[in-house]
Amino acid sequence: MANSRISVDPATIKAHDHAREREIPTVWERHEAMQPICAFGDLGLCCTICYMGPCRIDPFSKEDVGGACGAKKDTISARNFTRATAAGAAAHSDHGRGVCQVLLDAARGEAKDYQISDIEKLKTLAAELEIETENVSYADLAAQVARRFFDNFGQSEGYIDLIKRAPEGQQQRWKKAGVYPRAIDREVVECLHRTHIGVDADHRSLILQAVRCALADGWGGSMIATDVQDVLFGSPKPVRAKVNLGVLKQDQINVVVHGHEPLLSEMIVVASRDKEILDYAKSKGAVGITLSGICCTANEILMRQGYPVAGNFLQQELAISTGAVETMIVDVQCIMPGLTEVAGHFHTQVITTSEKARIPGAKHLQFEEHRALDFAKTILKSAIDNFPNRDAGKVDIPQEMMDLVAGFTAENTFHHLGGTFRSSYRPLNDGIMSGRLRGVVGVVGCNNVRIPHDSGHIALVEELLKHDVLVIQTGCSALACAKAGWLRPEAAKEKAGQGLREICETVGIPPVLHMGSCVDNSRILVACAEMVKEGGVGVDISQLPVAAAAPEAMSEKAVSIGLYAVASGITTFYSPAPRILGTPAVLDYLTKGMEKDFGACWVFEDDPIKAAHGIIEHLDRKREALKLDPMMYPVKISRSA
Ligand code: SF4
Ligand code: MSK
Repeated sequence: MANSRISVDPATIKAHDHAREREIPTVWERHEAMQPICAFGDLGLCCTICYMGPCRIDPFSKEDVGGACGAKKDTISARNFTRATAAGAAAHSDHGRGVCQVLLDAARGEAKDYQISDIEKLKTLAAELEIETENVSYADLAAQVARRFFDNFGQSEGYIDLIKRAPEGQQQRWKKAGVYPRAIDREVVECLHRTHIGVDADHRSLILQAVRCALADGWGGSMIATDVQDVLFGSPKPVRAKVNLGVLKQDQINVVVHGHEPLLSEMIVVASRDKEILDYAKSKGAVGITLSGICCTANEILMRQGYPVAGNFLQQELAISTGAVETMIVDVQCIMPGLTEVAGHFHTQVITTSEKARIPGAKHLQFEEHRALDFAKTILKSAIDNFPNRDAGKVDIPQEMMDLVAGFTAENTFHHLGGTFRSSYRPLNDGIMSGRLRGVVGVVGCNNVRIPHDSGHIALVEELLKHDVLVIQTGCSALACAKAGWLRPEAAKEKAGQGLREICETVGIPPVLHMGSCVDNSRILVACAEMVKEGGVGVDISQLPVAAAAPEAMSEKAVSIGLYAVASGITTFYSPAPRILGTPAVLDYLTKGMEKDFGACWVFEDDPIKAAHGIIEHLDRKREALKLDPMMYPVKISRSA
């Protein structure tokens, strides 16, 4: 496979070459072996829901035939889409439940290594939940907040609490469409019930339930995860760090954390600073310990602790194939089972730590939150013990590494725009109203082996920056642009249009703001709600000059994120499309019908430059509708870009 189909990141190409020379197959080779991809499955026209099937529908058939039960393509595709949304929402929300449990255990003194790090955020949350904050100990307050959030998962009456953060316009649309989310688990279960054979067969009705489930993720499970993590580990603040495979060190013990939850990785951070552990590492001949991350666990310890990131989703196997990783510690989500096969060529141990995620060939050590720090030290000691097993002849670490600034949040991000004395969203809204900024776009999501690694994120964001669009990012997308150097303040001069550059240089921020991990897409929802509250750029989110994009979407979580973004009024450019392209009715509802119900829609565009131009035109239409000032420094869209 040509390197241009592998990645646009030189470190990734070098590491992949190294693996290829050693005849170690990775995701690219396995994907190639899968070709041709099944077109029925890709178009969403394969149904495996009952055991009379699988049934598949010929997209070219002139007759409107159905599967054995009579389910036609619209039903089959909408059911598949709804199930994908439910799986994505379940993953994010179960993560939220896990951190709530630790908050409760910490409050009860049963998880002594954890503490409440952001008391102000705890008090704000408690007040928002109408919990009495006067004369209550912080432990009691934390326990009450945790219990209240637990109720949001399984309550049989009422609605999820944080949905009230959305502007009134969104609330009205959701009520009218009958998608106001009740309880997080309930919406996931109802998706599964409705998509069982012989229940809901109407594509629109199915998709509306998927919307309700996705909203329970974005304004529920994910938002709870973000807020509780801030309470437990501290709200992020801008912090400098490094990214890419070059953060791995030849003379150090390299420990890589991978997955999504910060519960264990935060403890590994603490343990890695412990003198006894560091002395033990030196006793084995290492200079020290380098702790780095992959995927969103990386984002968590990056934005709160400034720890380096080894790479994003498609780099997970390549980190091991450098031959320099003693231990990769994984928790949940986005962990390729192929890791252990790559690890088998080296001395690397892959350790699974969650009872929810075991991988053949990995060593399983069950993480116990009640003795978290001891557990973290045990894992680090086993990594140190593995250091003498490293074969120096197999080590090849690409030297590429980039500086970045991470750690922006809905609370702190735009306050930077106003400086210490004008701590509000006013400067952001003013920047948009005056035409210095065209708008704000969240570029998020995964890597996907069907697309050259990082190429979609890089091309799309670069084009947006030229056109004075402030970009906010999370997940693997943020790491892609970090590797390109655009999360440094200096990138404003190098990449941004004049209006964006002026704002970034005045405030000292990068033109691309890292807002965290996948669950932190909820921070983007809150930021949009704050823009509406500040006034002048629209009375609900669908009127704001904002958009979202996921140019290399891969996971079912990305489907849930895309759906809650659109249902919250944020038009979302997404590639590759979820499995609905074989169904005109479903495609039509997602790309047009949702506009009427929610004020926004999906746009499926595989070319990142065309997607960027589509976004720019979308922002300009929103600006025009609001009668905002013309752009201060207009730059024509270059079709050949
Ligand atoms: Fe076939 Fe219907 Fe069963 Fe699906 S649910 S596999 S379409 S019979
Ligand atoms: S890790 S869900 S590949 S962003 Fe959050 Fe990256 Fe997508 Fe996983």
